[in-house]
Amino acid sequence: MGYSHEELFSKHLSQKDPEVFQAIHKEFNRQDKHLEMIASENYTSLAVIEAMGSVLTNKYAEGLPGKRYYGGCEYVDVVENIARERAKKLFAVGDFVPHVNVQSHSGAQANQAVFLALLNPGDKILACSLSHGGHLTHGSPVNLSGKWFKPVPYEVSKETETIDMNQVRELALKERPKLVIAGYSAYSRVPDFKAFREIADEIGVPLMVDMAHISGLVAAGVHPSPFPHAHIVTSTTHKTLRGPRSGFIMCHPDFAKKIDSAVFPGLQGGPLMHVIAGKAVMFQEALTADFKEYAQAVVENSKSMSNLFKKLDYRVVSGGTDNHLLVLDLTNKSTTGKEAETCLDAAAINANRNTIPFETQSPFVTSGLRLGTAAFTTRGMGLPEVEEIVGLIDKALLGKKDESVLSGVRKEVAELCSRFPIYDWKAFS
Ligand code: DSN
Repeated sequence: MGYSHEELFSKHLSQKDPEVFQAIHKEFNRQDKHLEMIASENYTSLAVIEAMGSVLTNKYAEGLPGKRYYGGCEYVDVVENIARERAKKLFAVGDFVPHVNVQSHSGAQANQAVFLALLNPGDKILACSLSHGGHLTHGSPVNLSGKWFKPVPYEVSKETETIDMNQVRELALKERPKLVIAGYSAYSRVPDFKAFREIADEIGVPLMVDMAHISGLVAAGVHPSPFPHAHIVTSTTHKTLRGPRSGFIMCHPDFAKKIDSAVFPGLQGGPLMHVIAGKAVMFQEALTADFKEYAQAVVENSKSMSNLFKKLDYRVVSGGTDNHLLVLDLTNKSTTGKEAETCLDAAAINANRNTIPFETQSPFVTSGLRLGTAAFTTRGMGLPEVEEIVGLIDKALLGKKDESVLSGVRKEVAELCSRFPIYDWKAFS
């Protein structure tokens, strides 16, 4: 007989703090029974979860391996060195091996560390507008990046809905930003990293790529690498990379010192060594043939999902996808992103509303819906299930005001999820 979630995780917590335990257990059940289509989410392995739940959380280790400001760091040094070496192996391109810093607590803090290393307050940064697929931390006025620096936003072209490289170059030459950023949270096409580097070189500034969404695809070789074009690459570790919730930074060796000292002591104090252990485990998993197969399936599922939606007369922004996500424009379906998100939620399908390029609705309402394949592909769902999922989403959106339709879809989702449990508890028996 296999263990259950309760048996594995309840020994101490359920006795000492039943309130917190119950909430965690309910969240596990929610994850198990819902179809996760938020493009930035995934299910990490139990090995990663074990590493994160370890005694490494007790240890202060400010500094870098071999150069710490605390005693007793001999074993956490081993862990951090393993993480750095595995990341180097994973993201080396030909002879180019990046310098790696695995201490950023998150993608947002990885980006802040780069800004701290390279910019002064008031400097201009050239990055994609949030409503065209960019990210909050690349100069949005509500974020530190937009308050302390001057954003110069570029957009996608109206015709193709892909990044307008002519506009990127024109803005670079006119505005002379101190940093060029290629990085996206709702962009389904492959950015032209080489062209970005040429533009950065033309104005003599560094190119930063934030590959948070696509890093697992890059690791598996199913998406072009930003290296060696980018001077600096930031990423989260929990999206397509399928690791713990965290971040890391890689760079050309000549930026190493600046980046390392921006992370610590510039921005952070003690690194989260238990999370760095989780990152080490994840990097090892990402080096395997199984992970390559997984990443290939993520993209196949995404392309198939896009084609099936188009057959049902949905407009897919940019006409399709090359990665793990797509954005639907719901304008011709007489619904909004907000309404779609709410009705899918009622049907146990989790996705998020998203602005589309040249959006006419408010960012709170939006015309778009962002859908991702990374999480359900981890459960083992493939092309037949994608067909089922597209049918269920269409049914829910068409019946959005009919409780009986939504509860019917919810039942079908529960049945689908029960065929693909998140964790194989039997592996622990
Ligand atoms: N908020 C994340 C996303 O959903 O894309 C990115 O940080």
